[in-house]
Amino acid sequence: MDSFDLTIRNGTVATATETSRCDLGIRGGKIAAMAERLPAGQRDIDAAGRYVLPGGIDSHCHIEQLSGMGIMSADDFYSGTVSAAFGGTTTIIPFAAQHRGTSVTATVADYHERARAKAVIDYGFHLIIGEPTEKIMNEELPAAIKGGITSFKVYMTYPKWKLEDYQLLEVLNVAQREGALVMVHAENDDMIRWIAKRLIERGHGAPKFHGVAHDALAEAEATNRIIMLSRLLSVPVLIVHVSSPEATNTIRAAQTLGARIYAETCPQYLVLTAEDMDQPGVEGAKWCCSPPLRDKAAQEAIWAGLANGTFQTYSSDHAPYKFDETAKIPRGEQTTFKEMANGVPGIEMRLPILFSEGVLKGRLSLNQFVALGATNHARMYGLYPRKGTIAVGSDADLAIWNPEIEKRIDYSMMHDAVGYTPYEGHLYKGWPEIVTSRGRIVVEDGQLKVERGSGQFIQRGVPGPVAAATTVDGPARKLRKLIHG
Ligand code: DUC
Ligand code: ZN
Ligand code: ZN
Repeated sequence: MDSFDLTIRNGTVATATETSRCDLGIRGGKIAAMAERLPAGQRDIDAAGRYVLPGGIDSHCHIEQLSGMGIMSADDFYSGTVSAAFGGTTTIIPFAAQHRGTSVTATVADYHERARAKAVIDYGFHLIIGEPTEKIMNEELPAAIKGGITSFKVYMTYPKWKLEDYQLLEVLNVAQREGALVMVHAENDDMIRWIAKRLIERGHGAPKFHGVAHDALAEAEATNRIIMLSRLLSVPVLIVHVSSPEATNTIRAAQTLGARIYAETCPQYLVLTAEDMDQPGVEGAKWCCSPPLRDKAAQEAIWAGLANGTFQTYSSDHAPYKFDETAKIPRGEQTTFKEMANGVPGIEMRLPILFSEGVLKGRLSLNQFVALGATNHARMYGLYPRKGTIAVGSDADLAIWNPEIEKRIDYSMMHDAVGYTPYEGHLYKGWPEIVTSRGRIVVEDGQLKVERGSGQFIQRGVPGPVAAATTVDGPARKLRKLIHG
């Protein structure tokens, strides 16, 4: 037997379903053998006392992307992927954003160009659909899907991206026809605008009022509406960045009925609250994201949703905007919450937060951690079993975690280009020490070990189901027959 390029021995290996003491043999970038004892390879890592886990997959992050407000994110494909890797993530799926008046085909080509020479880990893209014209829906989207971009995000809010219900139905219908998954930003635009206008008129422009304008009922209403549209056509949707108990309960109820509703949440909703936005001056802009941070009761509801399977994926929603006039505070101290870029960074902190607060504090099992941080993303977004698990034949994308290391967060530890972290001063235990991508050691001894541009675009396949209710609604099935013959 040829020797292995790399062996990882004596570690505790966990997947989404199993945990065992197991050695891994890696050859040609793939996991070639798993056994209780393997001989040392050309390079041998002793993982005693460590967890050997699938590298994380972050299926919601904004990298080198223009926002709906036209603001460029601080991270490019180099800093964004380096930061992801240091946090134990080995695959990202950021967005290629189609803005109104531009073609999907040109957008996709552009994002390929941005990523190719910079990414250090593997990546795919989702499309943001800003304008579902007939040409886009019938020609350009199917072509993008054939090119391995098998999911797209739509917005129910933001003036530049908001789609009407009629348009959402069109998008769902195309997704069904072409075999793609629709991700939805669910907030009621009118409710937010109505509250925000009155707040601004009364001089309440400080960051903390962002949370008031984006009321949890606006999230719940849009969540309920997209669920009804999805059920009408019997097309699954994935509701991204869920933040509130109201939306969580709405999703849970639909799943219980048998609707194919998937949902995602993010680290900021687990460990930050609206109080973080309440800082002197405009400082609180660093904690403004949409949907916004809520309260302690909401945190508990989100944790419960992770534990009970309401959420299938846990992503960063890394939206890296600098705290300066380019993004968060365009008018300095005069900036109101309506003018600041929405989003918080978190691509590096995503998994360490879930490990520390979820696994080590007993809220989640190690297997749930793997499912929520890696495996379910791979299944839902057409990457499985190449990515997201540890199995013979899978890519050797791994993160070796030391559960004993404890770190107090200081921005100087981060590898992004944002300039601040909303988790400054927090204490988290359990960190990835070694990260591999296709058998290459990407991070070791706190150092980056690979060249820029060594990550690869991954052409994704058809999105698959994960453990969630999957029965087709009876009435919807009838409707599909009528409208499609
Ligand atoms: N939506 C996102 O998905 N990310 C950042 C901000 C937002 O509104
Ligand atoms: Zn969003
Ligand atoms: Zn986002």
